[in-house]
Parts: sequence; structure tokens; C-alpha cells
Amino acid sequence: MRPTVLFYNPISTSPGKQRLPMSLLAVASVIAADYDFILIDGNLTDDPARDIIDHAQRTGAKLLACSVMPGPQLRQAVPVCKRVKAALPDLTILWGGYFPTQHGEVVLTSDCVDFIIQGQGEAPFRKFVDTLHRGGSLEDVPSLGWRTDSGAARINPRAPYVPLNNLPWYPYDKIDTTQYIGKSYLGNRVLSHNTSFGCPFACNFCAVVALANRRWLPESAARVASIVGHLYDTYGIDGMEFHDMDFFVSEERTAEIARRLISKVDDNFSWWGLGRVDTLTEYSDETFALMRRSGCKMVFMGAESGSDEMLKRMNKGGHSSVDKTLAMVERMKHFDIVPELSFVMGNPPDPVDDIDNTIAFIRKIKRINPATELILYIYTPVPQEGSILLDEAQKLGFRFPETLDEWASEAWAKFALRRDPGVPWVKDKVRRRVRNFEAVINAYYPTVTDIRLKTHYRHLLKALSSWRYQLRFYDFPYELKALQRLIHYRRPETTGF
Ligand code: B12
Repeated sequence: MRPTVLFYNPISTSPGKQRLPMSLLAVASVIAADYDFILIDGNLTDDPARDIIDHAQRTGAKLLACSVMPGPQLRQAVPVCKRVKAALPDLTILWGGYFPTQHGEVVLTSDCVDFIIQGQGEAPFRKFVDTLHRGGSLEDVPSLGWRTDSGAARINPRAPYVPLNNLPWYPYDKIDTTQYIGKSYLGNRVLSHNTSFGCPFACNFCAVVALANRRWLPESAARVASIVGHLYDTYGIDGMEFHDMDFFVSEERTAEIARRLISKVDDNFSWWGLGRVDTLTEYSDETFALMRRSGCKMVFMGAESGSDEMLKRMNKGGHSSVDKTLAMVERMKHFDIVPELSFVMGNPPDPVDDIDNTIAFIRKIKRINPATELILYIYTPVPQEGSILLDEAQKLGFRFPETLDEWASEAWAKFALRRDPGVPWVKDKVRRRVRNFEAVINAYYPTVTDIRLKTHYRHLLKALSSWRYQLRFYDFPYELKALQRLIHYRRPETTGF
């Protein structure tokens, strides 16, 4: 009989908005030929601990593998793993993904996690699963961390990177993929995929750096098109979110993907991806036109700040500049592609000045291209060697939690959402400045991604907010917040892109 491995994807989104758990499908793909597996998704069950315990007892599984990112996932994963460990002390619990990669030693202080795997997971996971089931030495499993008998954390050196074309496809047929087909601005039957691993840059607010160490491993255009074609034929999808850390690094690959998609899918197909302004600035008009023809409807880009000086301090790298962002939103208007820009506001040492600067910049952007979508984050440190921002934050009193229980507290889960991180330099007044401005600009320019928002509500929001926007008076926008609550206004990041 083939052994069974259990996978647990902790809750990360609101009910009905669940995304394909790509992280676990990626690691499941490398064992699927030799092991059975069962996926327990915290987004789809009220009691994941009970389900895990039931499945483990029924199948005799030896291993529970979880993917954990900071925020709501971590907050659910800790109590669930504690309950599972208390009920089944012999079930080995392994964590991988963003959180254990960045905070591995803290994870290993807890009794509810036995092992972690850091960075790209597929190769070390296969080796670990074989070691656990067939024997061998833990020392030989790259990227693996555990507590030694003395209680100290031991973390093996990272595994060499594996090109994505050398890895199997996600095992779509071994889970109920239909549960993950969603409805959004892109279409009525939308799935997601990840066409590359990593990003060549090292922005010092970004968690991707710890995971991929500036490597970018792309799937070939041919493989991307085959996978999309398969999902299109098998599940009848009409939209695709490409959740890569940086989809657009190679113009040649993007153009080839677009060409291949045009021949595989119909004209109603739409897609979305994430990239950098400076990279896309170098793209030719032909490539933009091809992207649009193949269904590219929206591109997410980190604009981050309204100041070139701040972009430098963020180590944004490449050739980023505020002028390029302005030129890009103008250019995308002509190609009928919606730019979706995220900003990291409230940076130390002078968060108020930083916010005001970025607000003025955002107004300029909206004048050029009112359809631009905005995501306003407040700077939330991530561990990264040599980060000036983290260094400054620490001088201002910032510390990461030292236990897993503290990380799983409500305050730290909120920190990870980057809207109200509770960091020492962002006083309540500063945070309110961002949120009040957000309420006004979202009313004056309602998002295009909320497909449920009726036209008359869009008009009402605009009419009510107009005087505030014109007079730049953002304080106390209670009437707008009340209306937004009443009509369940959804900001772009909550609609899931
Ligand atoms: C898809 C996604 C989501 C989905 C969740 C999908 C799910 N699991 O159900 C949604 C949209 C719901 C989501 C939500 C959030 N997300 Co999110 N998300 C992503 C995204 C875009 C892709 C992750 C992914 O699936 N990649 C594809 C897989 C194949 O790659 P991977 O996850 O890196 O997995 C590999 C390794 O990490 C490792 N691995 C991962 N898990 C495991 C498990 C085991 C056992 C092993 C061995 C290995 C392993 O092996 C895998 C294969 O190599 C990343 C950014 C990115 N591009 O990576 C952000 C990202 C992970 N999210 C992030 C955050 C902060 C959030 C939020 C908490 C906040 C926010 N505002 O975005 C919210 C939560 C919102 C809420 N209200 O609950 C941050 C994490 C930051 C950090 N400090 O670590 C990221 C990095 C975005 C960013 N650039 O800042 N997210």
C-alpha cells in the first residue's frame, strides 16, 4: 500500500474567495507518483484540526505538511498544529513557505512544529518524505531545519535551485480543482498559476528576497501555454491570475506566452500578472499590443513611493523612478490595460512627510489615468540583511516576536496585513492619514475590480466625495466610510488580486 501524506493549507482569505493552494500543489507534485495525499484546506472547512486528526487516524499517515505565510494563515496554523500534536504526538509536523523561511528559528522554538523547510520546496520535500518513510539521515536533507537534542535549532544549507521546467505539473486531477474556480473582474471562471519562482531584485520591504535570494526561475512559454490550455480545456476557465513574484522579467518570454495564448484560448479570455515599472518600460509597443490581444487586462506593479530618494532607500533597484511610473500609467491607458499600483507608505524616519509626498503623487497618477487601481500599504518590516529600512525601524524600537504564540496573536496577524501594523513610528494619527485619504480617493475613483458595485453607487460615492477631493480635505470622512460599509465596498486587494 502507498503511504499517505497529509497537506494543510491554513485559512488565508474570506469564504468563497479561496485560491488554488499552489504552494502545496507544487510540493505535492514531486511525491504524487509514489505517495497518496490528502489536502485539508482551512478555507473550506470549519474545523481543520478535526479533519486532520480523522484523516491521520484513518490512513495511518506519518506526516502533516503545512504551508504558512504570516497573517491569518499563521494565526490559524498555530492552534491547529497544537491540537493535532496533542492528539497525535507521533504525527510529524513540517512547515514550509514564507513564514518558516523568514522566521525559522522562532518556529523551531515551538513544540507543535517538528521540522521546517526553507526556500524553494520541491527537491528538499521529496528527500524529506523519502527519509521519513524509507530511512536515511536528516543531515542529508537540504534546506531542512529541526531542534536538536540540546534544544538548539539546526538548519541545513539550502538546496540547489531546480528549474521549473524540470518539475512536474501541479496534480490538478488529485484534488477537487473545481472548488477553486472563482469569479472576479477577470471572468466567471478564474484559476491561478505561478509561472516562475523568485525575483532578481532585493527591495528591502519584500519577503521574496529571503525565499529566492535574487534568483528568477521561469517556466518556458511553451509550458505556461500548455498548462493554461489544459485548464481552459478541462475546467472551462475564462480568466487566469498569474501570481508570480515577477511575471514580466523577460520580454521575450512574455511575448511568446501571449502569442501562444492567442492560439489556445478565445477572445473572452483575460489574465493578470505582477511586474515592475522599470522592466515594463523597456517593453516595445508590439509586446504591449500582443499582451492585450492575448487577454492581459490588468498589471500589478509596485510603485511604492512618490519620491525617487525613497525608492533608492527601499533598494528598489533597477531603474525605477517616479517619472517612469507616470509614463507607464499613461502608456497603459492606450493599450487598455489597467495599471494596479501598490504603495508602501509611512516609511521611517519621517512617516508623515513620506505619506504626504505619496498622496500628492497618487493624485497626479489619477489625473493621468483615473482607472489606475491603488493598494496602500504601511511599511511593515521583513527580516533582510543590510536593509536600511529595517535598521531604522529597529533604532525606533521595532522588534520581531520571539515566540510562535506571540506571532499568532491578533496584533501580529494584523501587522502582516500591512494596513495597521502597530509599528512604533506609525502613530495612530499617521495611520489614520493613510486610511482617510484611501476612503476619499476610493470614493472619488471607485475601483473597477469590484464587479458587484452598481453604477448608481459609483455615482453616489463620487458625488459625496467630490468636495473633499477637490479641497484636499481628507480628515474625518465618516460619511464615506459609512457608505462604503453599507454597500460592502471592496478594495482591490480584498477582491483578491
Ligand atoms: C497566492 C497568494 C495569496 C493567496 C493565498 C493562497 C492560498 N495559499 O490559499 C491570497 C490572495 C488569499 C493571499 C493572501 C494574503 N497574502 Co499572500 N501571496 C500569494 C502570492 C501572490 C503567491 C503565493 C504562491 O502560491 N506562490 C506559488 C508557490 C508555488 O510558491 P511559494 O508559495 O513560494 O511556495 C514555494 C516555497 O515557498 C515552498 N513552500 C511553500 N509552502 C510550503 C510548504 C511545505 C510543506 C514545503 C516543504 C515547502 C513550501 O515551496 C514552494 C515550491 O517551491 C505571494 C507572493 C508570491 N508571488 O510569492 C503572496 C504573499 C505570500 N502573501 C503575502 C501576504 C502578506 C498576504 C496577506 C497576509 C496580506 C496581504 N495583504 O497580501 C494576505 C492575507 C489576506 C487575508 N485577509 O487573509 C506576502 C507574505 C509576506 C511575508 N512577510 O512573508 C506575500 C509574499 C506577498 C508579498 N510580496 O508581500 N496570498
